Amino acid sequence: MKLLMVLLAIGVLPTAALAGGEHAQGHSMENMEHHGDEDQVGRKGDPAKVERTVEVTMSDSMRFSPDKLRFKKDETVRLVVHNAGKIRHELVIGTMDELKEHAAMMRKNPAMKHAEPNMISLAPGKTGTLIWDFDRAGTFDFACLVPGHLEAGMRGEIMVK
Ligand SMILES: [Cu+2]
Repeated sequence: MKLLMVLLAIGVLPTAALAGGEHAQGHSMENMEHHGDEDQVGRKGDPAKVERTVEVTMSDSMRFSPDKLRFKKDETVRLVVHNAGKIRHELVIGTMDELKEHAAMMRKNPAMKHAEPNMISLAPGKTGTLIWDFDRAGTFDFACLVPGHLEAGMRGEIMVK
């Protein structure tokens, strides 16, 4: 450990290498107080500022309908999400890298309950809302992170411009 500290101190070893590649980017010291997911794709929206409501249905065929969403930059959107299936589904907004990483975590801990502003998890037959402020332009993703669902193709694309 002492050797490691010395290497760091003299700058031989970049700290990013220790923290583990790509994942380190969203968690650098300067944006530590923000939530990683929110930094890249937008942020939790203010219900009073909703400009558009879009309905998305999730089904046991492992599909979202629609699976392509188009928004204007800085638009606050209310997603009304309905689970039309007989098993639990969820809609999580993120970049595909984040979603895959999150999905891997869910596979290791299938019982893990997760709740974040960028997602909604729904029991069969339920409807819920997710309010999101798309404050950056770009192409993003959404997916169902119930183990196996993303892998089965339960994903969609969000384009913000
Ligand atoms: Cu699902």
